[in-house]
Amino acid sequence: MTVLRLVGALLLAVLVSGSAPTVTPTDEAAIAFHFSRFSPDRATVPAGVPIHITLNNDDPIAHEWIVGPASIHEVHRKGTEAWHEGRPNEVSVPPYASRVTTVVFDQPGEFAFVCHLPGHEEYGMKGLVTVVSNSARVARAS
Ligand SMILES: [Cu+2]
Repeated sequence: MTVLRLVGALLLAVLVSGSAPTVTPTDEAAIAFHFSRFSPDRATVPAGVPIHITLNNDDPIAHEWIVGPASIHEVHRKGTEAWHEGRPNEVSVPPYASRVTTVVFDQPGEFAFVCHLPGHEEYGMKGLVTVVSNSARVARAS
């Protein structure tokens, strides 16, 4: 009986979600660094809540994960700080290592994440976080 009800609920969820490809915002994300690319290179998260992000570097070289508005990326394209630590939105990850960071995105919007080591952004080591309003998230969940 419970199983049937669960299946019914799942079917309903599928029907309600329809064919429109909506991405459910999540406060947990895992991003792999693999062959100097981010995987996945897209994430949708709610504004105003802590987002726990696990960064797994599968490569034999170090990478960095820097997220924020265009101004942050401009600074890092010309930056001289070789290693980033202590700021949740700027994380260096050694080869074959993982780091966990917690970021709060205050406002909805789109924020690029980029590895600014020389040549990596040009190679394609970049992605995009879409931050949606927290009320939209609550409305969707109900
Ligand atoms: Cu890199």
